[in-house]
Amino acid sequence: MQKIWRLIRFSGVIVGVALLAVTAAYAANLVFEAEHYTWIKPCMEKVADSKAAEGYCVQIPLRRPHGVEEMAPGDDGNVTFKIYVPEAGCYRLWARVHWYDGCGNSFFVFVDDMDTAHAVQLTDSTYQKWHWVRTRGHEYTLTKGYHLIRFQNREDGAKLDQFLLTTAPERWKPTRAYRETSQYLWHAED
Ligand SMILES: [Ca+2]
Repeated sequence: MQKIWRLIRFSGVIVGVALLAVTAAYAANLVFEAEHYTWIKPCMEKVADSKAAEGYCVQIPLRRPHGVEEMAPGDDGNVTFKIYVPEAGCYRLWARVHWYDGCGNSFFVFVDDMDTAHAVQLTDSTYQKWHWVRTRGHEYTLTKGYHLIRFQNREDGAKLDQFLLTTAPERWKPTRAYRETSQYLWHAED
């Protein structure tokens, strides 16, 4: 009988620790739908997409002819998000994107008052499917409070569905679309 109680107690501790770990990782994930931007500037535009979370995304529309080599962006079209970070920390940024091809596979990412010279390229080489990509090699030390995140035109044919900020361990990778944490989006009445 004593053995059984010991086993039950031990199992309880394991479950408790696992729950704490999951809660801690989840609590630090701030998830936003791209189409719920605070401000938008053309040529960035909101469009319907049946495979995007909540049925919408934003995109830099394809130029015709689409570049067969790297071309300078036609404008500084962008979406900017004013978000509330509830806990100071070192965050990694992941974005759920859809790239057209090797000449349509990036955005510039700006955080707060970062100037153009310091903008980070969000890019990888997975084309024609929704997937997650991170600003590799970049972490953002954010204070508790409001911050600005901007995704800006770098190439045509780039789409953004969601993005998230996380303090989860480096090995953690997003695997699907997530429920938006809309309580951390700035609203005009705030
Ligand atoms: Ca979306």
